[in-house]
Amino acid sequence: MPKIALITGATAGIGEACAKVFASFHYNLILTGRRTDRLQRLAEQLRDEHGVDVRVLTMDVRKKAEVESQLNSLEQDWKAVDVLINNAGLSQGLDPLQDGNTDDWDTMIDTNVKGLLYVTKVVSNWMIVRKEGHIVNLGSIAGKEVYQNGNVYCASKHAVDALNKAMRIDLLPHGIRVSAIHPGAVETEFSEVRFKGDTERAKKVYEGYEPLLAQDIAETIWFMVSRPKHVNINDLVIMPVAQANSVYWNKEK
Ligand code: NDP
Ligand code: 8X3
Repeated sequence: MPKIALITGATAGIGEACAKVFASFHYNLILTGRRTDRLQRLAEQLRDEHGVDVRVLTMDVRKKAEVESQLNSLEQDWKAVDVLINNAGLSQGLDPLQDGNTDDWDTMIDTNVKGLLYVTKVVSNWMIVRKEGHIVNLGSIAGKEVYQNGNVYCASKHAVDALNKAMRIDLLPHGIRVSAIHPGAVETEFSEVRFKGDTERAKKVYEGYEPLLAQDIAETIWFMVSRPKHVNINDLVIMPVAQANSVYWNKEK
């Protein structure tokens, strides 16, 4: 019986790369995100290339009712989720707190914190019934350190760090593994989203050094998930070699 992974935010970047890596290890997949066309294209590709079964759920993780109804619409067999990758997330803006856009704050907190909670509540209860499962939360170096103008994004990822620890405690009696991965700079659509389509500014974030690739993160998540059943990697920080932390970089001038 193939295992099942549910990946939030599978339309781009790290989520899409995870879908490809898990499909290559013959997992059946539940792919979620807001852009249905991208999800369907990816699903088709993975079915063709790896012969895996894929379900697509269009859902905005900020919308509690939509999350619940989409997840609960899955057939019973598909609720036997082995791995949940809580990946959907974003940053909006990079301004001093006093100049911050409060709509951006709402978007980040609603997506990165509340969205992750809504999905986890439903899926963890499926795992509890089966007394097994693995939840992998996408934190960030921004959830370990605070950097200038990162304020609310950093706070939202610090919340993910706290929730990762909280889940591990609360799900302990149920035999569910809970891990977080905290990357530094990964070249994805992240900066384009942060800078609201300003591709020139986004490109600059990754200039003068070799950033991580989405594939690096997906392969590391696969490593975490594929450890023997008695092993849990609680927390993993992964950085480009050229980035020591949120502040110190070794960039070409
Ligand atoms: P991308 O922008 O490439 O991908 C983000 C994904 O999140 C997309 O699939 C997007 O799907 C989904 N998403 C965003 N908002 C929502 C929403 N409201 N509902 C459902 N899905 C949503 O970024 P990354 O792949 O880089 O980011 C993935 C995760 O990794 C995020 O949690 C991010 O914070 C974290 N991270 C990224 C780092 C980086 O440097 N790139 C470093 C550290 C952590 P859609 O728009 O179709 O809904
Ligand atoms: C994304 C990494 O440091 O650009 O989480 O905020 S950072």
